[in-house]
Amino acid sequence: MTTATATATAHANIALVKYWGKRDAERMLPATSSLSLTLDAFLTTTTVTLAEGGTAPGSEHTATLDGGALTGGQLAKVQRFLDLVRGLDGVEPSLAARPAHVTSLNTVPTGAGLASSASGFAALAGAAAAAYGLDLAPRDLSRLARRGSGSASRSIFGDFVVWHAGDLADPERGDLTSYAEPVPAAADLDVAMAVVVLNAGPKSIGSREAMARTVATSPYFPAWVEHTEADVAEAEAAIAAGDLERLGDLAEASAMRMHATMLAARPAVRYLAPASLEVLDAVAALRAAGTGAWATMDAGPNVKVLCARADLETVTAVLADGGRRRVLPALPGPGMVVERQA
Ligand code: 2P0
Repeated sequence: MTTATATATAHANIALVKYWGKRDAERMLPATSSLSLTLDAFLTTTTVTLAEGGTAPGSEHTATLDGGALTGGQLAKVQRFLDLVRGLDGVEPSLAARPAHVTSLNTVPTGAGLASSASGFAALAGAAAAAYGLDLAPRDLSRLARRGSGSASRSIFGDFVVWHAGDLADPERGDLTSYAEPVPAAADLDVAMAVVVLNAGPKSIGSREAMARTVATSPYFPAWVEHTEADVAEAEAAIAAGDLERLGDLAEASAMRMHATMLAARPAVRYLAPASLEVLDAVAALRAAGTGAWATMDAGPNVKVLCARADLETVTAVLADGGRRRVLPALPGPGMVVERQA
């Protein structure tokens, strides 16, 4: 039997116009489009090897993350995804019969709380598709990664990326048309991001459940959906024009609106910690003093600060506040790379 092994490397991304809420949880279709920046600093490398003798009864997919075996819900999520891949059109029955072994390594600074399902499911999609013998175009890899985790659809590509909500009327067409692709940027748009790592204990609620609660109970959610398409279009225009100030202003507004939407859920979803608010104040103070810096936050207390590459050192130093905070500088990162082993 032939070995079927492939390795993929994908980088994390941070949304500048946020994804928050699904319209179809089964197909992983988002309520809105979103737009992100892929970062060089945080990445996942994943190898998928198909087992020999896969038709043996009881043989199933296994996975390790950073050397430890995955179990429970995490393993089940990976197994479901691998079953989706081997069930795709074009996978030869002899390969589809073989379960996969997944080895995944996250290169994230220890304890940073930034391990990302975006880079994780992007790398898994790339490695699994290649191991099962598929040769998918980037757009189809993005659609596949989306099924693992919405934000993973964006980590297939480098730099600025837009993930289209896709056809809203018909779920089948939605599945075909909800993918990510690169956003053309002005040559002189030279951005960077300072990631402020705050320790605020374990997450109170995972983003998947938090999104579902927001969609179901927040009276602000329809307004969030209504405004976000326009925000994506404006972000694309700002990126094309090389207008960092407009992009930063929009990114901070999108993040604050997303958190406002979830704060209005019942019970409220609150990721903003006291330490996060302090950083938001420090970012506002940087701006008031003439340095372009704009904050964004995701499903946790950490604050990511968009700035010009030329200001990254200053922004990092000011936010670190004499070593009181941990700040990781990051630059735009590349798209996914897949290597198939013979
Ligand atoms: C984003 N986040 O656009 C938003 C902003 C967090 C806040 O995508 O349920 O892990 O797997 O699709 O992608 C995090 O949620 O959620 C996320 P699923 P995902 O980056």
